[in-house]
Amino acid sequence: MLFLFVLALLGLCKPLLAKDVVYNFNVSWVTANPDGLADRKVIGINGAWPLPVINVDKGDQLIVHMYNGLGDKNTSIHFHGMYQNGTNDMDGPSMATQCPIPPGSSFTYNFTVNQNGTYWYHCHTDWCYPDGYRQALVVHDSDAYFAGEIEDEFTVTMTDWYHTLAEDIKPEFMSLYNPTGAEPIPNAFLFNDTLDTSLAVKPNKTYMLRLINTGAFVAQYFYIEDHEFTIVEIDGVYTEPTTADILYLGIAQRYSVLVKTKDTATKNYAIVTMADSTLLDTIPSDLRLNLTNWLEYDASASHPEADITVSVSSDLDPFDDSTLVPYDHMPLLTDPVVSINVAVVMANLDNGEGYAFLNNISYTAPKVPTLYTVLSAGDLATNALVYGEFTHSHVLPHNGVVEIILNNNDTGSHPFHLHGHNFQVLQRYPSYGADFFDYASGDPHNYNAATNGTSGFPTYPARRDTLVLPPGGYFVIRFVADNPGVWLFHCHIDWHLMQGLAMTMVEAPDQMQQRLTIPDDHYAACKAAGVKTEGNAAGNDVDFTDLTGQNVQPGWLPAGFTTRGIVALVFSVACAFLGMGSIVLYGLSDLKFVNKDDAIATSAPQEQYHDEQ
Ligand SMILES: *[C@@H]1O[C@H](CO)[C@@H](O)[C@H](O)[C@H]1NC(C)=O
Ligand SMILES: *[C@@H]1O[C@H](CO)[C@@H](O)[C@H](O)[C@H]1NC(C)=O
Ligand SMILES: *[C@@H]1O[C@H](CO)[C@@H](O)[C@H](O)[C@H]1NC(C)=O
Ligand SMILES: *[C@@H]1O[C@H](CO)[C@@H](O)[C@H](O)[C@H]1NC(C)=O
Ligand SMILES: *[C@@H]1O[C@H](CO)[C@@H](O)[C@H](O)[C@H]1NC(C)=O
Ligand SMILES: *[C@@H]1O[C@H](CO)[C@@H](O)[C@H](O)[C@H]1NC(C)=O
Ligand SMILES: *[C@@H]1O[C@H](CO)[C@@H](O)[C@H](O)[C@H]1NC(C)=O
Ligand SMILES: *[C@@H]1O[C@H](CO)[C@@H](O)[C@H](O)[C@H]1NC(C)=O
Ligand SMILES: *[C@@H]1O[C@H](CO)[C@@H](O)[C@H](O)[C@H]1NC(C)=O
Ligand SMILES: *[C@@H]1O[C@H](CO)[C@@H](O)[C@H](O)[C@H]1NC(C)=O
Ligand SMILES: *[C@@H]1O[C@H](CO)[C@@H](O)[C@H](O)[C@H]1NC(C)=O
Ligand SMILES: [Cu+2]
Repeated sequence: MLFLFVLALLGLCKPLLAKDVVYNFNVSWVTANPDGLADRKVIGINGAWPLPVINVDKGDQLIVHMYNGLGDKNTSIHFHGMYQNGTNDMDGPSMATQCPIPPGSSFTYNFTVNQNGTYWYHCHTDWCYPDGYRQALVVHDSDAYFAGEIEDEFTVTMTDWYHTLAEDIKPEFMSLYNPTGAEPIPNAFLFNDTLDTSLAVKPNKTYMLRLINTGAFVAQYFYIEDHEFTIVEIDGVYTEPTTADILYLGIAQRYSVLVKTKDTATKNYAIVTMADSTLLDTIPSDLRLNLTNWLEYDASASHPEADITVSVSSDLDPFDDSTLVPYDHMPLLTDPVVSINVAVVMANLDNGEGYAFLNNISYTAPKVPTLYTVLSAGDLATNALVYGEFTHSHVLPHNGVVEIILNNNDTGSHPFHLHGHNFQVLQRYPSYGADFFDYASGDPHNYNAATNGTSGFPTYPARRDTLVLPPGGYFVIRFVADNPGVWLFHCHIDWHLMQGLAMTMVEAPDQMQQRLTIPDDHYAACKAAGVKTEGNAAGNDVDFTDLTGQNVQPGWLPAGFTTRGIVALVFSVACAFLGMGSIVLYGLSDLKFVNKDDAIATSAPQEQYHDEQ
């Protein structure tokens, strides 16, 4: 009896057991060679890379003291998938919720983790996470419905890998000589930031694998030879246990799966990760697209290479995540008060470079972080105008149901991420499977509320924080604006974010003004970086409606100009310069990028689009 009473007390007191989990991150350059092909400079923490996995329990206070010891680079940390409920200032994206943290500055992230599951953290300033600044963040939950079944768990990241610093790739990618915007081809792929790994298992047990795509560009297929598994979590949302044998992980997506091991320990089985090669414009002959690692039953037995039967990755038929049912059975959100209808467009601006747009806007950072504009704009904070045209801001009413219809007028797929929330997946078209690439060429297929909205949405829609938008297709998502904050909605392919594939949700600005206080060290970072902390997007703190001087995207090309035209122009310019040594070599060597036959975009979107509130 007394024993039961103590147990009950322990149960009641549980929230009090929540603890502070403190990390000190001294961020500096180190050298690493995870693929065995090339040494390169990577961003390390406390002198080491791979970076430390952050482990917390549900309810903990996570405190990360970061010192930027890079010397030559600004930085910040985004804790991907953390709702930051009441702590929007801890979300991390530079110029959205904070200033870039310059070399020599310190900055403390401090927030409560009131959620469960598999997450990751990564740099969110300019384009710094492909240089190694990303790692898993795991929220352990001993109350998870599947916790009792698990013998042990493994956290495994998968990623694309470049031998060149992102800042050195940028001038070649964002270039007149790359008018089609062909993305940089990775030099390698990694499994948990290395190769040839074995996960040691015992027979007759159940293991949990937490899988995270921490890459910058390329989605990955995942399967284990001769093993099925059970999906129990996507992006921090527990799902009804669902059997699958192959997954597709877009950039930033997470899956937890339970694997029941065989009852005899006689051989080892290949764990296969395969890059989605449809995303690559060219496939160098020495690029290894598939990797074999092992579910290791017997360390002394052979570790066989995977026996891969398909000839192209697009022949694989991954599990359709939009069919998963959340374990909590949260019902379909109805009657959205805001419906945002935008299309992904890739096009060139008048500098000849390829940009990415939602409708006609390519995200361009403001002069004052959007959160600080919220806090300094008074009553005008509810007027999207003050955030500037090129942050593509939408002001959302507190607790309203918000719908986003995202059409894809591009021929590539895009993993879209919403900060501060997960969202319900009402519809995605085409779905994973044989039809997925149906609109990878030709005209896109936009959502039509009249014909598509009537065909039943799920009763308990899948929820996650990152969803892959199919080539030429669309998706429809909903969430409740119950988390006051400035939240980016963006493509998680870092090259596309560089091209401006983002927009801003300014959720309940009046609530933010009442509740948020920015810590001194956040303002100190701004001072050190030379960034204003008051004013509209143009830095005007006198007249918030005057956006004169705001940062703008480059100008539109004259009507009728096409990417094909720019390619022709580049060829003729390159020819005109023949004989001029290095300039010509530079231009010609980069022309290999232009063979993007599947994606000849037109110039400025000429048609009417609708961006409704
Ligand atoms: C960070 O690490 C560097 C060397 O990697 C060291 O010189 C520096 O003193 C450290 N700074 C802090 C604040 O720990
Ligand atoms: C850091 O950010 C500030 C403000 O945007 C900028 O002026 C500065 O050049 C950046 N520093 C580096 C090293 O990129
Ligand atoms: C973290 O935030 C909590 C809650 O606001 C506060 O009590 C605590 O002092 C903070 N800790 C640090 C190290 O900033
Ligand atoms: C976390 O898991 C517990 C059960 O372990 C569940 O009751 C709770 O709703 C979950 N929290 C979230 C935010 O999903
Ligand atoms: C993956 O790498 C992290 C960081 O190095 C490590 O903590 C973890 O144990 C590794 N996972 C496996 C399954 O080896
Ligand atoms: C696994 O369990 C089965 C019964 O469930 C048993 O027959 C078998 O011996 C076990 N195998 C091992 C290697 O323990
Ligand atoms: C898997 O990788 C090996 C080694 O690079 C290669 O020979 C093979 O063609 C690849 N298979 C597929 C289906 O990509
Ligand atoms: C996207 O494509 C559809 C169908 O071609 C077109 O009607 C619409 O205007 C396009 N949207 C944008 C923003 O270009
Ligand atoms: C985008 O379209 C809107 C509506 O037609 C227009 O007011 C705005 O000037 C356009 N923005 C750009 C950057 O072309
Ligand atoms: C959406 O409607 C179009 C017809 O306008 C139809 O071809 C398509 O299959 C519908 N998509 C879904 C998912 O119902
Ligand atoms: C944020 O917290 C409030 C309660 O303070 C809650 O109603 C809301 O659902 C939470 N939102 C998220 C996204 O966690
Ligand atoms: Cu993208």
